Order: sequence, then C-alpha cells, then structure tokens
Amino acid sequence: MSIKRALITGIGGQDGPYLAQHLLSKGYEVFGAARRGSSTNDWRLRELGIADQVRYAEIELLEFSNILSLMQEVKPDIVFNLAAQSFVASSFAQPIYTADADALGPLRLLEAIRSADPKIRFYQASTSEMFGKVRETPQKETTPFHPRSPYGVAKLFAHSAVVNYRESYDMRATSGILFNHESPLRGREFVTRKITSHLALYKRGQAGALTLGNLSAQRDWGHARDYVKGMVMMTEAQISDSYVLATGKTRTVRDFVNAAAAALDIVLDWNGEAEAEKAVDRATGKVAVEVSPKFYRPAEVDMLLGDASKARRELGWEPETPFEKLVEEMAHADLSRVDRGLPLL
Ligand code: NAP
Ligand code: F7E
Repeated sequence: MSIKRALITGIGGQDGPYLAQHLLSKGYEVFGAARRGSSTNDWRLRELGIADQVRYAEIELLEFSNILSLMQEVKPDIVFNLAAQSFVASSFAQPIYTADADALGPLRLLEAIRSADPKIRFYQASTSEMFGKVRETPQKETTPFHPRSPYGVAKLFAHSAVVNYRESYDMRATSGILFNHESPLRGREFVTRKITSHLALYKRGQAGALTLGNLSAQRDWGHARDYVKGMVMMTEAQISDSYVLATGKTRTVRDFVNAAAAALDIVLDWNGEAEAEKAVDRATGKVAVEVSPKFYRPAEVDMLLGDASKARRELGWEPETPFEKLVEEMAHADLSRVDRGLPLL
C-alpha cells in the first residue's frame, strides 16, 4: 500500500512548508501540526501558496496525551517530526526546556506511535550539531558524535531513541542527519537570514551596521527545498536507516556575508581581527559589519562539512542549489520584501 497521509509537526517553521509543498506535489494528504499561539503563524505556508491545501492540527511536544490523541484521530501513514526548539544559542539559556522538547518530545512521539499503530512510519529531524567538536572531516553516518550545546545533546538522545526503537520494535523509524539548510523562509535569528534581512534593510538606508559573532565559524549550507526531498526519499525507502544530507562544501560566516553583499551590489573591505574585525562599505566609507562577543556561544561548533555519499548511493539524493544561488535567492527575497513594505518576519 502506498503512503498517502502525512502528519508534519513544526508546520509553521522553515522546513514544514517546503516539505508540505513537496508532499502535496506527490499526491500526499498533508496534516500540519503546530502548537497553539496567541496568533496564527502561517506566513511561510502563505508565501508558498499552500496554506489552504494543508489540514491543521494542534500539537505540544511536551504533552504526551495530545500526541497520542493526534495519532489516534489523524491516523497518519507517516509522521515527520520537524518540531523542535531549534536555535542553538537559545538552548544554552533554556537547556531543560530544550531537552524536554527536543529529546523527550521525539520519545513521546515514538511511544505514541508504538501504542497507536507501530506501522506508522516516523522521520526524526536529526542534525549535524550532534557531530559538534568534530572527530573526523568530512562527517558521515559513522562519525562519532560530540555535541557542543544542549540542543546537540538533546538531538543526540532523540537520534539514539530512533535507532533503538527501530532495533527493538522493528519500527519504520528514520533519522535524517541534516547539515545546515537555509532559504528565504529561514527564521531571522539564524545567521544566514540575519545577514540577508539586515543587509537588505541596510541597502535601502533603513538599518545601520550589522553586528555578528564568530565570523570564522564554517558551515555546510544547502537549500531547505532540496533537503525536504531527501527526507521523503528516506521514508519511502524499503529499509529504514539513518542518512546524512549535506552539500560537501563548507564556508565561513564571513564568506556568507560577502556573498550576500555581492548579491545586493555592496562591496565590502575587511580589516582588523577577532572582535576588532570590521567590513567597510567601499561606496560610503562607513562600517557595514562589526563583531560583538555578545553573539559568541559558550561552546562553538567551529566547522561542519558533510559527506552525503550514502544518501546519494542508496537514495539517489543530490543537493541541487549551489551556495551562490542560495545566498542570492535569500538576499533578493529580503530586498523584495523591503521594497514592497512587507514586515521582515
Ligand atoms: P524551525 O524553523 O525552528 O521550526 C521549528 C518548529 O517547531 C516551529 O514551527 C515551532 O513552533 C515548532 N515547535 C517548537 N517547539 C515546539 C513544541 N514544544 N511543541 C510543538 N511545536 C514546537 O526549524 P526548521 O529550520 O524548520 O527545522 C526543522 C527541524 O529540523 C527542527 O527539528 C530542527 O531542529 C531540525 N534541523 C534543522 C536544520 C536546519 O538547518 N534548518 C538542520 C538540522 C536539523 P513555533 O512556530 O510555535 O515556534
Ligand atoms: O549559526 C555563527 C554561530 O544560528 C551558524 C540550526 O538550524 O543548523 C542551525 O544551527 C554559525 C554558528 O545555526 C552569529 O556561532 C556568528 O557558528 O545560523 P546559526 P547553527 O548554530 O549552525 C543546525 C544544523 C541545526 O540543527 C540548528 O537547528 O554562525 N554566528 N554570528 C552567528 N549565529 C547567529 N545565529 N547569529 C550571529 O550573529
């Protein structure tokens, strides 16, 4: 029997709408689950033009009873667990909440599925943050983990639970170890969108200098639209397993700033080092980018670089969007929002 009904937790985040769009295009019926807030958070679904094609449900990862009822009422064929407290910096300030949502949340989902219908397939949004202080480069499925944040620790618990439920109960549980993936729908607190949204405002004279933290951190950045396709490939595969999705290229935060500035026709000249490093706008001679230790983390993940050859070999997955195209798409989307007077959400 082919899988038809998908339930996505975290539908209001970055990945949820791209995943919903892809599943809808493949003929799935899509239920999107979000926690209750004081207002509706569906701007990303509206930007993709699919807000009316998704059926909505309520979920709170901290509450087992509502997760169990959701499984019993929706009766999904597959659950994609994208919901999480996903901002690494906040996880240092809220480690216990982060563990409850990101470690115990997926465990509650697995238990609810085991109880409601163990045939329901499960996808867990695992992360390259689990590699943390990396033991080898590039990182792949067999690389030992060494998380560097409460977020990474919590996600490692969830990843291990998925493997354990697969082995213990023969459940169709998959873990996608995804490296950073970005898009115009990325939250503004993450560094890529912080850069593109701020530089778009700066370009139109609506913001001053952009203040960042560690400019030398390196990430393997891909496009969320490409990565959600990999999630679906993993869950449609005959055997449930764990897969890395990555581009195989790494860039610094500084590289990202330069690419975003170039997409907006801003030329930057860098000088200084560490906290004194600055980028000067060649056209005006004013400082456009500066550093503040306020954005440093108690423990940093210095460099991530993924090897997705298992996903390429076994699933046929390939990232499609080159780094420059990703940055250009994000920078142009933010400039267009500024020019249309739209709020930068
Ligand atoms: P995101 O934009 O932060 O979205 C996360 C979603 O989870 C939000 O809609 C949020 O709801 C919801 N959520 C948070 N806490 C919840 C709770 N207690 N109960 C119910 N819902 C809750 O994250 P994303 O970038 O789409 O990423 C999707 C998943 O992939 C996350 O699990 C993330 O950790 C993981 N991941 C992301 C990346 C990446 O580079 N993007 C890489 C690897 C793994 P609100 O809107 O109400 O806050
Ligand atoms: O930071 C550095 C920061 O917050 C990237 C999440 O989706 O990907 C994401 O986690 C790097 C870090 O993402 C600023 O120190 C410098 O080294 O955009 P980020 P992240 O921490 O890599 C993984 C795979 C996930 O799973 C997570 O859910 O950029 N950085 N200056 C800064 N970061 C931020 N946010 N703000 C700055 O001003």
